[in-house]
Amino acid sequence: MAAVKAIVWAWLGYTNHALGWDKLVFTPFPAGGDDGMHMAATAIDGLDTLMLANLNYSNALPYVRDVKVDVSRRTNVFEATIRILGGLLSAHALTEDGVFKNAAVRVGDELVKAFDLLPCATLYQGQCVKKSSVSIAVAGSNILEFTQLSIITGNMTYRHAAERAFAALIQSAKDNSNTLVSHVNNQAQPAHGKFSYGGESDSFWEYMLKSWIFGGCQKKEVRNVFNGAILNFQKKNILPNSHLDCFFPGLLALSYLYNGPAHHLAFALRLMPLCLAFYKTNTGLGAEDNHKNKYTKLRPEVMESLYLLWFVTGKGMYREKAEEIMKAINKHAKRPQGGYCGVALANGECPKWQGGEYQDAGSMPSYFLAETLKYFLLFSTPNFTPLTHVFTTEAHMFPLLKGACSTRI
Ligand code: DMJ
Repeated sequence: MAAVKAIVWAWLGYTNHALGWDKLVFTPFPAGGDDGMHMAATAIDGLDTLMLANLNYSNALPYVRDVKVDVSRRTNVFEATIRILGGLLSAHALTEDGVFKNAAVRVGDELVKAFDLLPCATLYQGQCVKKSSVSIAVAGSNILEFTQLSIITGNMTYRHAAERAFAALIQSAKDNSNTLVSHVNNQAQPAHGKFSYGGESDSFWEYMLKSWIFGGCQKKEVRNVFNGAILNFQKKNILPNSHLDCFFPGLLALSYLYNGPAHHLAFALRLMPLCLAFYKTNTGLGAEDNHKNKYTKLRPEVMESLYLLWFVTGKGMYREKAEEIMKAINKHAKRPQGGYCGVALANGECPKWQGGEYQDAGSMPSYFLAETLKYFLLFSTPNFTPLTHVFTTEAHMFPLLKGACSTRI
């Protein structure tokens, strides 16, 4: 099967040439690269994808046993939460193996130090690096992971910290007519930025819907703020500007699945072709934006939305489009040494990796295995769906309580 084959190839490239690094980089080759995490990110972020594909993940276990927040380095709280903590918790949910739980507790115990009402963006020596504002994506993308950590440990500290932060953000969104801007001060009051579902805001809106679902669809206020924000995005006709924005049609489809209004699905169907337009390139690979950036970063958002639209509407064309994208990835981004590279859109050339945080061209980012390939695999794993699990912003999976929410399917 194409998805499993791609996962095997990605894992082989990483384990043969970059095991223990955050990700595989290609030039110079063979080499591993750090995204500034120093946490073997690909090994941990990719664990649950390997598990879903029934593949051997034993190579990753020494890194799971060792993983920790290194207090002598600056830690990006958002990335460590969504990639590392989320990855460990999802692996634990799938296996119930204590090795993942112990590691999640170790990492969670450091990350929880980021909270003082809202969490800060960067931890250093166990303390926040002080800043006057924080993005709502950073501040509001932890409630799923911290709640799950509390569920499996019985220690409510994590959940309470995240719930308190999230409640402050929800209140602020409400006070601002459901049009909260991208950055808030440490009391969750608007600081600067635009009202958008793009980078720096994105997963806050995502976690609003998903935390409502994860909590058994109980908190009416959270659902109302989410619905209100969607109406505002529609009224202002806010359209996707970059690949990052393209998780949004999928989120709207998920909302519709969980009994959201029909216009959420209609909006999703209107936005999806605009996202597919990012793939109208020489190679059929996804552009970051309107081709200002010459490289694909192998991002997941379009694959994610195609999967969700396929699941919700049952229309084969979304699956066909996903297969087409995967074919282009295999044709142009697959490397003979193993793994996949963020290549030039024009001709599939794998550039020299520039190094540093978020420099994904010339490398295989950890989210490629954790998300892009997982969403492609999900087309053929009927036991793992948005009805059985909540998928975090990094596509990590926590089981839902059966029958707690009503849905359209
Ligand atoms: C992923 O790491 C997550 O989905 C995050 O929320 C934003 N986007 C990247 C990959 O594009």
